[in-house]
Amino acid sequence: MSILIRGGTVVTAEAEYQADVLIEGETIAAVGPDLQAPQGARVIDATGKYIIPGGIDPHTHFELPFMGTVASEDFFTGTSAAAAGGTTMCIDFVIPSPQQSMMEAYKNWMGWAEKAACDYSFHVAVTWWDDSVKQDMHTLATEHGVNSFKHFMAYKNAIMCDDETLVNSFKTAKELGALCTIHAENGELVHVLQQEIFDKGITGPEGHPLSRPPEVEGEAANRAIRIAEVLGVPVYLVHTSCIDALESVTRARLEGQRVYAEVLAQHLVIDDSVYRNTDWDTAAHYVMSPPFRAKEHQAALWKGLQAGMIQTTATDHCCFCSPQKQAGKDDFRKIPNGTAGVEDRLAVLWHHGVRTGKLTPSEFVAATSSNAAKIFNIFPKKGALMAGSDADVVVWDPNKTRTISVDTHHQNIDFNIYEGMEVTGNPAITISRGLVVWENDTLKTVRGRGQYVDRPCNAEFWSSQRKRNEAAEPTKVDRSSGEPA
Ligand code: URQ
Ligand code: ZN
Ligand code: ZN
Repeated sequence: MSILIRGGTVVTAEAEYQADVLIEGETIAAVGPDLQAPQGARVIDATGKYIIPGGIDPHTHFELPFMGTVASEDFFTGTSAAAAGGTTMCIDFVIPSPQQSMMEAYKNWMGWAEKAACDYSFHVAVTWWDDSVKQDMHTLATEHGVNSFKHFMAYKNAIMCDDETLVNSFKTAKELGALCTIHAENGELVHVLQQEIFDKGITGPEGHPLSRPPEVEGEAANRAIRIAEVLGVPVYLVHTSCIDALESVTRARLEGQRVYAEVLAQHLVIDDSVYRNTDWDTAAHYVMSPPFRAKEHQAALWKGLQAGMIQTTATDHCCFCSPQKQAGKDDFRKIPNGTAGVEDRLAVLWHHGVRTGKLTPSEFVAATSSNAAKIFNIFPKKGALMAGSDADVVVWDPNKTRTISVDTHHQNIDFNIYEGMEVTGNPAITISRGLVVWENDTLKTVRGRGQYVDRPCNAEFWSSQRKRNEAAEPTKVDRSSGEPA
């Protein structure tokens, strides 16, 4: 099947320009002016619209078993909701239970993801350590296209990494040329603060942000970045939510350290007043980690994104319906942590980013697609509009307005964190590897059509990451002279 998208403005991370896009089968065949439609091709008139690479969400948790329950969004409904919002690839997470074989967990998640409607890949979490974990990291990196390993510094007594595990894993990632991704909250401090707050009689959702203040994220962000600096390994901070963490990222990047940062769309536009909602269920639906922050943090995160200190946007899409959230009815520590958003990320960022002048359309494409593709080493297969790229293409209507609501969204959850928000700038058509999966506000996804995307390691670059002031080779000293031996 051929599709010719004609008359639109192509927007890439590099430029905006009038051009047509020709798709043949699952691949982009050509991008250029006045392309001719092959016999039998479908022609899409994109006059007045943008043509952008399909969004890449580098942070989702479909079907995640967590805190005694399982996230309500599965890989089919989740990748379908993503397509409805213009996202055509999700990077999800394999999260082994402590002592569980990493390979066993990987096989479990690969089985669940077979139902995916759009393409996907996995970061694999290091939740414990012994030689078998080291071996599995090598196997996953060399045989299964895993180039990123996740580390939760939060969630004590569950999936939290201590410093010894961080160091062992970071050193192994360096050998492999893999990227270390980090959930940066000091889990020990969270544990103590949770107990103190609960003992004061604060049991509702308002206790959640009190137990994870910005300092708790700032400490962990700095610690992870410093460990990475000493070991000479690149790091990627997921869901950077506050000034305290952003300052550590900025300092390191200005020192030339290879540090990447991600911000969630919801952390850019929602503040911590949600936890003061008198309706328990509503407030509980905003319980996620890191929590929503006071207003000054949103402004700082936007500036971080605009300045290039933050490179990617994501959603951390991790759905728990109201009955599941009720597990924490009498104890906020038991409220399953997570919020949705995979369907709304692009529209929220266009409306609050591009329409306000914070981001250019090209910067929007970089932040929603191309930068994630480049960082996770799948560009230009993904995140690009080039001949030979996968035909993950969105016809973006900058004038299309909708009101976000649980009543109309396609996410499998009974709440929407953006409820009632009117957003202008939405996908008219979403194409996933050459198949139209969204048009006329109708999903046309096919269960199981999504494919796993291999992400090669970057050994020739990342493993060469130098420690600060590190010579190419450490030199011995002649004890008698004090000179290099
Ligand atoms: O921490 C995460 O990223 C997972 C467990 C989703 N939940 C959350 O609150 N962010
Ligand atoms: Zn996290
Ligand atoms: Zn997450």
